[in-house]
Amino acid sequence: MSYETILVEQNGGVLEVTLNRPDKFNALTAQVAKEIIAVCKRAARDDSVRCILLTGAGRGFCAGQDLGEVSKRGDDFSFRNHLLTSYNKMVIAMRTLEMPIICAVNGAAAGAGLGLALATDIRYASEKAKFLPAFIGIALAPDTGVSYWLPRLIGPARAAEMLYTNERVSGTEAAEIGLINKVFPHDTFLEEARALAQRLAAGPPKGLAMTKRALNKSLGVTFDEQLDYEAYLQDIAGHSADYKEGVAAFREKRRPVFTGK
Ligand code: LHQ
Repeated sequence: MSYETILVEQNGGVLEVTLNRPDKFNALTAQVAKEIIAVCKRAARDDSVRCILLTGAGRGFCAGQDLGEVSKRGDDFSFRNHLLTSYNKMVIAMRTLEMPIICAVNGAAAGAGLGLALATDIRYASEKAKFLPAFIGIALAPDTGVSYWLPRLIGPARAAEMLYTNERVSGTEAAEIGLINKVFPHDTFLEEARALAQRLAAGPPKGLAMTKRALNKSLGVTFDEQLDYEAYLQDIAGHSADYKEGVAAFREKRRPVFTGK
C-alpha cells in the first residue's frame, strides 16, 4: 500500500512511522487513521517487524482532529460515526497489535492526537513537546481514549484538572506525573526512542506480545482474573523456542538470540 499522510520506513526490526502533514500540525483525518490501521496490519503480518516507532514531521506531533476537514462537513456531520469508524478503530488496532509501539513525541500532542500518543506503549518526548487535551477549548468532550488513559496514568483528580482547564503540560512535567516515560533534549529524544525501539526489536516477540496482552487485560479485570490470565499467557510464552533459547543463553552466560519461534 502507498501512503499519503504518513511516511513508513523499516530499519532492522523497527517500522518507523512519521505523521506527515506538517503544514497542518499533523492533524488527524479519516485517511490518517486508515493508514495507521494499514501499518498495524502490515506489521502484524510481517515477521521481520518487531516494534513500531511513531513520531511526527515538523514542529508538532499531532494537533488532533483536522478542524478544517470537520468544518467542510456541515451540520449533519456525525461525530459519533466519525469516531467509531476511524479514530476508535485506529487506537484499537494499536492496542491489539502484539508488539511494542513507542511514541517519540516531537512537539504538541492535542485532542485526538493526545489519544494517539496515549495508545502507544512507551512515550519518550522532546523538551519541546507539550500535551494538551484541547477538547474543552472547542466545547468538546474527550475522545480517542483520552478519558480512559488520563485517569489511569495521572489519577482522576489530575485528569479532571487537565481536561476541564485544557491545561498544557510540558514534556518535563508530563514525565514527572507519569503521562510519558521520559523527556530528553530536543537534539537527542529521537535517537533515544530509536535506541529503545531497536532494543525491543531484539527482544523475544512472543514474550513481548504476551506481555502486551497481559497489560491490556489488567486495565479491566480483578486480581484473580488477572492471575488466571497470566497463567494462560505464560503457557504460550513458556512453550516457545525463544524461552528455551533465553534459558540456554542464561546458563551459557551469553546474549540470547530470539527468533520469534
Ligand atoms: C491545525 C490544527 C488542527 C487543522 C493546528 N486542524 N489545522 C474528533 C472527532 C471529530 C471532530 C472533532 O474533534 C475530535 C477530537 C479532537 O481532536 S478535538 C481537538 C482538535 N484540536 C484542537 O483543537 C487543537 C487546535 N490547535 C492548537 O491548539 C494549536 O495549534 C497547537 C497547540 C496544536 C499548536 O499551537 P502552536 O504551536 O501555537 O501552532 P499554531 O496554532 O500556529 O498551528 C500551526 C499550524 O497548524 C496553523 O496553521 P497556519 O496555516 O496558520 O500556520 C494551524 O492552523 C494548524 N493547525 N491545529 N487541529
